[in-house]
Amino acid sequence: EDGYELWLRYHLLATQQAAIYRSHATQLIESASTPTQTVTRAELLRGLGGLLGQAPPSSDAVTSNGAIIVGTPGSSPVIAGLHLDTKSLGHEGYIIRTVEVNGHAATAIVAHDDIGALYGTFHFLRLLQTEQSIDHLDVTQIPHVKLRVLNHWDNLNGQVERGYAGASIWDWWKLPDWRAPRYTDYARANASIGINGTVLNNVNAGAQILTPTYLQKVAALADVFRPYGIRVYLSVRFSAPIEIGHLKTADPLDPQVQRWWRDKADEIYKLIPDFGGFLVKANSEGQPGPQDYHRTHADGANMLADALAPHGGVVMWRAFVYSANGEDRAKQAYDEFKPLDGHFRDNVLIQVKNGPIDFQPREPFSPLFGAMPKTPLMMEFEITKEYLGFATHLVYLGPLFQEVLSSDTMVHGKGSTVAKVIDGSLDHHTLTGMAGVANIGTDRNWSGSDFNQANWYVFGRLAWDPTLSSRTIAEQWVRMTFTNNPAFVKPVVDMMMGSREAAVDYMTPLGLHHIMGPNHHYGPAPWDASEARADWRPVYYNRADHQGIGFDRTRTGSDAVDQYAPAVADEFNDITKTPETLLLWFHHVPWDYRMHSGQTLWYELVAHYTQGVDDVKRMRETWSHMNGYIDPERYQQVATFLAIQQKEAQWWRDACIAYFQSQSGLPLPPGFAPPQHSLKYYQSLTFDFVPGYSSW
Ligand code: BDP
Repeated sequence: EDGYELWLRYHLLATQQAAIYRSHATQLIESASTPTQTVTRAELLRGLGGLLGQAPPSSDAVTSNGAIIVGTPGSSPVIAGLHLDTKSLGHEGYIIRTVEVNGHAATAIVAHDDIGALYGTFHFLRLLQTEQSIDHLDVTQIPHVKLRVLNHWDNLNGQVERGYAGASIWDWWKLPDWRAPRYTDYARANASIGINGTVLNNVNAGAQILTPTYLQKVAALADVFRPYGIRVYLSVRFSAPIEIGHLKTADPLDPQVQRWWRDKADEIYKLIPDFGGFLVKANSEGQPGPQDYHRTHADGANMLADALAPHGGVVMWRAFVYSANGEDRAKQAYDEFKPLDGHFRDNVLIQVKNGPIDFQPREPFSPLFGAMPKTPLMMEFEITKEYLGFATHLVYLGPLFQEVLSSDTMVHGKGSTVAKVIDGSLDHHTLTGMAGVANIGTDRNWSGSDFNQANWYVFGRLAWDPTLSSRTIAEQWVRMTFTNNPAFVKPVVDMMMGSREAAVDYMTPLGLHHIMGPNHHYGPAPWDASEARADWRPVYYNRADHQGIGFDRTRTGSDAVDQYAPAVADEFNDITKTPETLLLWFHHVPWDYRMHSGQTLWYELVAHYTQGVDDVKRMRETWSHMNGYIDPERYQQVATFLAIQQKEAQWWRDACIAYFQSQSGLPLPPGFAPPQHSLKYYQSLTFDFVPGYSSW
C-alpha cells in the first residue's frame, strides 16, 4: 500500500457485505460505444470486480433481480423505457434509483449525458466502498458549481511552485508521444469527485506553453482527459505577444495584439476543440499585465475573452493583486476590482483567493465576495499546504473551506453566504467556478502524504456541492482510503476535524497571519523584516511592540473593515464583537486586554500556542491506537509524519512565544513551559533547501 490508488482502492469487501451487494449486482446493462461510456464501463468492472470479487456479466436486457443499468436514454432502450426526467439533470447531473424492470428489481444510474452517468457510477461505487445500503436508492445529484478546476502551479522544467509531493506529473519532455498511465489515473481520480477542469501550468507563467510544440503536448493531455469530462486550461503570460509573437507591445487595446491572441485562440481550438480557456495572473508580484500600458484589468481580461468567445472559452482572471503603495495589502484587491464590476465580458470570471491576504491558516473571507454582483466570482482555495505545514503536517482543510463557504457576507441580508456567491445563486449567475491549487506531484501517493489526499478529495466534493459537511466528506474519504472499521473511522475523523484548528493554534492563533519564514514559507519568523517590501515582512502583519500586537484595520486604522457589508463591518470594527479567532487580524490589542475567558491577551496567546502543540500530541496518541487496523506502510508513514509535525509545532510555538515575549516584555504566565531555545537560536536558523520554492 503506497497510497497510489487514492480513494479508489476497490479492495475486496468483508464477506457478508460483499454477499449482500452481489445480489444487487447480478448483471450489467450498459453500452460502451463512446469514449466516456467505455471508461464508465471499465470503472464499473474494476470497481465491482475489486469490491465484490467478481464483476457481473453484461446483458442486453433485465432478466433477473439485481441488474445494474447505466447510461442515458439515448444510449440504452432499457433506460429510455424508465421514462425518468433526465433533461432537468443538465449536462453533468445524474439519478441513482432502485427501479423495477420486467418485474425485476434493478439499480439504475441514469443521466442526460454520458458524463453524468460516469459521475453516477463513481457515486454508486462510493456507496459500496463506504458500505451503505443500496436497497432503496433515490439519489439525484446536479453540481452546484459549473467550473470545478484544479490549478497546477507546475513549471515546464518539472518543478512545482509550492509543491510538496515531488515533481510535476506532466512529463513535457516525453509528451505528446508518451501518455503516461498516470494521466489516466489522474483523470479517474478527478472525475470521481466531479472535477471537470485542470489548468496545467503555473500562474507565474512562461510564454513557451503557447508555442506550437507545447500546444501539441497539451492536446495530448486533453485527449487523455476528455472521456473523463475534464477540460484543459492554460495559464498565460500577458506579455506572450512580445515574447513569442515578436510584437513590440502587449497593450490590450492594440489591434495587432488583439489579432495575435485571436489567432492563438484559433490555433489552440484547432488542436483542442473543447479547450477550457485561460487563467491569468497579471500585474501581480512582478507579472506583466494591462497596467503596464495604463489599461485596466478589465481591458486585459476582455481582450482575451474576445479571443476565446467564438470558441466557447472563458477567462479566469485572478484578483490576487497588491503593490507596495503604502496601502494595507488586505484592501488592495477590493480597491482595484470593485470599481470594475460590470465592465467584464460575459465569459470572464474573477478568481478570488478565499481571504484578503494569502491562504493563511485562518483569514476572514475576502470582502470581494458579494461586492461585485455583476461579475461571476470564482473561489480560489489552496489545496497544497504552503502555509499549513507542507506535506508532513496532518491538516485536513475541509473545515477551512467550509468556514469560508458558510461565512455570511450579509450583502443581501442574512444568509448571503460566500457559497451563494460562488454557486451563483446570490446574484443569478450561471457561469460559476471554484479553483483549488493542486497538491499533486510525482510522489507515489500523489499528494506528499496520505492525509493530503483528503484535501484534494474534499476540494472536489465541495466544488460539486459547497453545502456538504466537511465531516461527512472526511468520513467517506477515511472509509474509502483506509477501512470501514468504526474503531478506526470515528477517532480518525475526529482527529482530522480538529487538525486545522490545531495548526491555527500552533502557527497563527487569534487572527495572526503572515508570520512564516520569508520566501520559502517554512517555519516561524514573526521577527522577520528582511524583505525588500514592507508588505512582505512578518513584522508588518503582526506589529508586535511593547504595547500590544495585531493589525488595526478598524475605521481608525486602515479601515479595511468598511470593505465588508455594513453589518459585517460594524462587527469587525468593534473589538468586543469581533470573533476572537480574528481579533489580531482587525485590531491592535494591548497585551493586558481582557479576553472572553477573563484572562489577558498575552495569557491567551501563550495558551493557544500551547494548545496547538498539545493537540498534535493528542493526534499522535490517537494514531498510535490505529496500528493494526490498516497496512503497516501507511500506518508507519503517518506516525512518522505526526512526529515531524509535533517537532515543528513545538518549534512554531516556542519561536513565536520567544519573539512576542521579547516585545511584550511580560513574564510567561504560570504553568506554561518556557521556549526550549533562545530567541536568537530561532532567528539564526537557515535552510539550504526548502521544497516548493522556485528560486533555489
Ligand atoms: C503566494 C505564493 C506564490 C504564488 C502566489 C500566487 O507564495 O508562490 O505565486 O501566492 O498566488 O501565496 O500568485
